[in-house]
Amino acid sequence: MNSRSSLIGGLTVAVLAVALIISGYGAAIAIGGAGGKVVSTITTTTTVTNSSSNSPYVITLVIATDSIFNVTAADQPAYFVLGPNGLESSAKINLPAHQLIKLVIVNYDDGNANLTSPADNAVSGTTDGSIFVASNDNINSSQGASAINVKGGQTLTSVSTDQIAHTFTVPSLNLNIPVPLSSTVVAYFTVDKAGTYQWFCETLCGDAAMSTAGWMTGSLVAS
Ligand SMILES: [Cu+2]
Repeated sequence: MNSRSSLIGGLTVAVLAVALIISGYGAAIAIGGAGGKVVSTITTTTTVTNSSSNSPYVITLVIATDSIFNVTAADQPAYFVLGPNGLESSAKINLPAHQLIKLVIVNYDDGNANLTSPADNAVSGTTDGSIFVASNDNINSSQGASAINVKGGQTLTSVSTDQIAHTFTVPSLNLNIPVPLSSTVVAYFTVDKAGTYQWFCETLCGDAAMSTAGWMTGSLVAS
């Protein structure tokens, strides 16, 4: 098990200190020196579990509605992979094959979108055929918790179509995860065969988003 934390703190004084602690390797490095004004502060903590048949491999995807990696269209929703240093492109999502995956989707989009096929409101391909909606009050919801009908703390096998913002769907794995508005979803699944698969969002959430790798589609590489 590897546990990796990074913390970058910025001060306006002439000291910049960066501490990188990789606890899984038992190593700690601290660098101090003169520096200029640091204009941003980034704090991320992720835990990635690998190489153990007993523990799930954890991956977190974030849905946000800003264009970061491809600015050919304005303000359409996109999936991102939460990496050790922040959000990364979802154009290629890497996972281990033959190992239980714990997929966490943090959705900051509070807009309902129609499904390309109504049947895509049903969960498929996950362990036990269900998803867990851990939370439905992510911070930038403009609707507020009282306007959202899918309550947190529920295990669901389907989501009402008027409460779906996006899906994470891999047709060739029969995997379909409907994602409610402004929610955090947890799903478990296993990719039994190594290979490259295409993932899609099956809601009509934007022509550019749906057709652009790294937004609402991309490849999933299981190895
Ligand atoms: Cu979508």
